[in-house]
Amino acid sequence: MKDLRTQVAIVGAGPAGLLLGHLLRREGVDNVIVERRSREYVEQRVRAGVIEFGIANFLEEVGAGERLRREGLTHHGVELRFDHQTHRVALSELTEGKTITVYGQQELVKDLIALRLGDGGEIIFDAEVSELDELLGPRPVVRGRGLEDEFRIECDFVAGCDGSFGVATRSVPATALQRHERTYPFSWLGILAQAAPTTEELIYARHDRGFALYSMRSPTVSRLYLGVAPSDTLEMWSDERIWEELNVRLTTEESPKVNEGPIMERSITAMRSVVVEPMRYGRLFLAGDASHIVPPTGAKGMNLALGDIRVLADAVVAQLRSGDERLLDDYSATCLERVWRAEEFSNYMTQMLHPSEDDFENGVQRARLRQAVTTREAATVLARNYCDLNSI
Ligand code: RFL
Ligand code: PHB
Repeated sequence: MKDLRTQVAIVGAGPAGLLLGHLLRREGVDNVIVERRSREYVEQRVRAGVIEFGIANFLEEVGAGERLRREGLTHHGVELRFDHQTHRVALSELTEGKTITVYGQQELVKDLIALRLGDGGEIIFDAEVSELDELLGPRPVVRGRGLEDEFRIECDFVAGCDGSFGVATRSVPATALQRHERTYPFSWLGILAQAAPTTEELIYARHDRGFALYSMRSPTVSRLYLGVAPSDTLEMWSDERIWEELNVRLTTEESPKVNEGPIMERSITAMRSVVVEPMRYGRLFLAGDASHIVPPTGAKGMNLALGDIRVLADAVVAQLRSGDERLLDDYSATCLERVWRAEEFSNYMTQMLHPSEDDFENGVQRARLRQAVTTREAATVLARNYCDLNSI
């Protein structure tokens, strides 16, 4: 049995857990990160791609944004396509110069891991946390099993950064948490393809046959998504069918066909909205997907996770430095204000872009889209939420 002591035990080495570890180390707060998967696995896990303006600046300020600035793609607008027409939402013009950065989540994860290991820090990979104890007392305990040994970590605080349905939320008595949830009647089939992007900006398309999204990772790699039925499996989607459907949903009369190439990665993700509140139970603090899920249509999941950590790191440092509990006491309310705004925006984007079986709903969706591209007020709200919701 390995017996460890630290100030903050962090469960999970996703973007949330890794950024928290980095910020605490910068402030001299001792912490241990435990991750159930291997380093290779977390570094290859393909997920989010859009980083908000304020979050990208924050990462740079805290020394974690160097490669993001060098290799990330800066975008000044996005396209909305519906009824066979293309409309551009001029993000920068509508937000006094703000932009988004397209940079793969796994690249940020690699950067944060390299930063920690590069200056002598450690991450315990291949080690699964199975139990959190004494969360209401002064010294919580985290237990689990690594490749060789069981471990026990005694700490001042536990950060539950272990993603959705993880051990952190499961360790809180059901009566102490409220769970708000919505599932949508579609999933996303995502692919990563060795193909030069056909377009410079992201395209969100609503087609009668379903949703499609064109995104990218680099000048040679495209990332594309199709809205599919929740019961669909990868076996039902041959490469040929995927490209054909992307072409139907994304191409308009004026725009070229989608560039095709070998598909390097593919997955199907169900679309859900979840909020668990409060984001605290005694000395356990929940952050990121552990306490909220958004459907990916608004590109908010990772940004929200990093936004939580910005608040949590300051609060933990204040408590450990001077015993000041106020920021910790406010943590949940401060984050939930922003989380619910992101839930609203993600729900708005999702419902507007995925055609329904209900004819009336389809009329409403089209009216919303027309409003978003023809009135400056609606376009401005969309642009502000898309570019920088975490800083509003
Ligand atoms: P993560 O990334 O899930 O990390 C949690 C980590 O905890 C580990 N873990 C444990 N470790 C030890 N013991 C246990 N018992 C453990 N249980 C779990 C896991 O192995 C994992 O390494 O959560 P985090 O850090 O909160 O980060 C959240 C983001 O990953 C997520 O919100 C985004 O990926 C969502 N998302 C998007 N977000 C954006 O901001 N912009 C986007 O463009 C965007 N696109 C997306 C997305 C998510 C997608 N999928 C696949 C769900 C596109 C897709 C398709
Ligand atoms: C991505 O590039 O993976 C991406 C972009 C925008 C989204 C979701 C995912 O809304």
